[in-house]
Amino acid sequence: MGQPTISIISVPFGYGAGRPGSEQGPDSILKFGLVKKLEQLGYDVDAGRRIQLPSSLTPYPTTRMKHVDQVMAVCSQLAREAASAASAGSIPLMLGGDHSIAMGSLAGLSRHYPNMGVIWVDAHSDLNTEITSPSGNMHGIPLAAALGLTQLKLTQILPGAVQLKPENCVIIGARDLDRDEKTLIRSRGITCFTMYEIDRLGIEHVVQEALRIAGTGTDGLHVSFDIDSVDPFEAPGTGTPVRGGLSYREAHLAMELMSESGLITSADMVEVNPSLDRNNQTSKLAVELLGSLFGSRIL
Ligand code: B3U
Ligand code: MN
Ligand code: MN
Repeated sequence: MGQPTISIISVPFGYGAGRPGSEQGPDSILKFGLVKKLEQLGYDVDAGRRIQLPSSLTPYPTTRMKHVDQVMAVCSQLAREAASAASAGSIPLMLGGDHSIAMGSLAGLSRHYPNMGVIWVDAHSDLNTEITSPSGNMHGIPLAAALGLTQLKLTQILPGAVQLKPENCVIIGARDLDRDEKTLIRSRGITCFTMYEIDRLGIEHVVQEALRIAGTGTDGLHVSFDIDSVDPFEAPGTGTPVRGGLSYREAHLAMELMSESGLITSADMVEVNPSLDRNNQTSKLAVELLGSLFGSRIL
């Protein structure tokens, strides 16, 4: 059997973030050669799927969270695309967009992989709720939503979607956590390898542990990669940069180890914001990192 197909789903949507620009992420990542890179690695690539914001929206009753209707509409469409790509046997690869789109990815994928594991690579934990969010920005809640901790449920995005189990989720790279997020991580027993653990244990150990925890007893393994996990020195083109992130080499090694595990069944690449970038460095990095995740090797 040859390599599977990778279905790239472009999600040019940035209303979940506090500032505009991440909606340009997918086109920029594609422009810097993602399809060619994946094809060179031997994959069939289907890059024709693109989510659009519908013109008429059902208003969702909420709170102080911003642009909930738009987020829900985009996530519902994305969930259908991701579910259809997964059931066709291909690897769904979602290009954001801000991180709120991961609710669509996870809702869709969970129909195909009802006992899915998730590795959440991010400077943040995205574990706020409608109550605890300090900003009202929807990109701060997707992991909490996927765990069933928000008022917004994955089943409102896609009927039949299945919540994640906290024991199947691992966060890597965290360094900017809100108080209530810290409480949730502790109380729900979510594994969180912050930069402290990465410094002490090394990225190799951390990623192997993450693969063991999220990859054991699960039926699929999704990587949700927020480019702000990488240090802003390497990835300046993102809306909420936080100092002290993954080095270029740590980020690549993480992707290589996940690739070598053979366990990865889908991925998101989110929060690339070309309007904040320097010489397209961040878009190019996203392409390179996805190359490593899908099998590119130095030798
Ligand atoms: N935790 C903060 C900040 C934040 C979360 N995700 C990003 N920023 N990118 C919040 O707004 O929820
Ligand atoms: Mn995020
Ligand atoms: Mn982040």
